[in-house]
Amino acid sequence: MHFQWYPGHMTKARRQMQEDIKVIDVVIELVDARMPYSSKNPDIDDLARNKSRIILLNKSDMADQEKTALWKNYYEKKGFFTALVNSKTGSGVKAVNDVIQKACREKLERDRKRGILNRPIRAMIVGIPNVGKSTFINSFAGKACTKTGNKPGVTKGKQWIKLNKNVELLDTPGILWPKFEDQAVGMRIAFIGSINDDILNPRELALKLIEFLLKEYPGALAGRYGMEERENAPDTLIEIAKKRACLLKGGEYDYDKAAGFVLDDFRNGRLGRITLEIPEMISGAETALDGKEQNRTEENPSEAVSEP
Ligand SMILES: Nc1nc2c(ncn2[C@@H]2O[C@H](COP(=O)(O)OP(=O)(O)O)[C@@H](O)[C@H]2O)c(=O)[nH]1
Ligand SMILES: [Mg+2]
Repeated sequence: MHFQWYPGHMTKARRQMQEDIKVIDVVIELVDARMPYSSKNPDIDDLARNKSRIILLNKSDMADQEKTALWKNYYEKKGFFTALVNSKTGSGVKAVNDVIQKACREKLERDRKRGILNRPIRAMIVGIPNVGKSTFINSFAGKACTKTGNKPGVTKGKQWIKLNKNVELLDTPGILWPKFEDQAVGMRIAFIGSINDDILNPRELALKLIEFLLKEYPGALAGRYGMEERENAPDTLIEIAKKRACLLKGGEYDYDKAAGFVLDDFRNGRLGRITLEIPEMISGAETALDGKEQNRTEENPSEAVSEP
C-alpha cells in the first residue's frame, strides 16, 4: 500500500509555529498513546530547541497499559517530562499543571535570580491532527479560565488562556504533520484514522490491522465479533463478514463493509486496549533531546511533496 499525503499547507503551519514558539516557555506535545512514536513529529525537536518539553500520552484509555508504561519511561529517559491523560474524560489532565511547574523549574529559578518575579509560564499545545489537542485544551482550561486577549509585544492576534496565576496557554494549538519516511508509520496513522480514508483502500487497511491483531492481540477480534479467529487475515475478515451479516445484493459477502466495522471498532476502542508499537521497534530512530541524534537524513516532507 502506498501512502500519498499532501502536506503542502504544512509549510505555512510550520512557519507560523516557528513564530509562535519564540514566546513560549514550554511546548506540550500530545501523542497518541496507541502509537507514541508514529504520532510524534520529529521536526518539533528542532522547532522547540531550548524549550522545556512535555509529552502527554493522550487517549491512554484506549492504549495497552503495560506498553504505555514502557513509552512513558522511554520518553522520560530522553529528557521529556511526561504524563498520561484521557482528555475526553479529563482523567490525568489536572496533574499536567504540576508537570508544567516541574518542566519549567530551571526557568523559574533563572527568572528569580534575575529578579523577574511572577511572570507566568507560557505554554503551547502541539500535535498531529486528531490526536486530541482541542479536547485537551477544553478539558485543561475548563470553564473557569478566562481568555486574556491580545497582548502587546506578544504574537499578534493570539489569544491566551490564563490557566492560573502561574500558567498561560496559547489557545490555538500548533498542528504538526505526521512523519512520512516509513510506510509502517503511515499505516499506523491510517489505522487510528488520522489520514483521510478517501485516499486509502479500507479493505487493505483492515486486513493489515487484522494481521497485526491476530499476532499481537489474539482474542481481541473473537471477543468483539463472537467468531473464531483464523490463521490469516483474509479468512478472519470472511468470518467477521459472516457474523455481521455483511451481504451484497447478489448474496456475496461485503468485505468492505466488514472492513469498515473493524476499523471503526478499533478507532473507538471497542476491540479493547491496543497499542500498535513498542519502543524496541524503533530504538535508534527517535531523536534525543540532548541534540546528539539530530542528524536526520530524510527530507522535509512538506518540501518534498507538492500540492495535488
Ligand atoms: N477515547 C479518547 N478519545 C479522545 C481523547 N482525546 C480526544 N479524543 C477524541 O479524539 C477525536 C479528535 O480529538 P480533537 O480534540 O478534535 O483532536 P485535534 O485534531 O488534535 O484537535 C475526538 O473524537 C475526541 O473526542 C482521549 O483521551 N480518549
Ligand atoms: Mg482540533
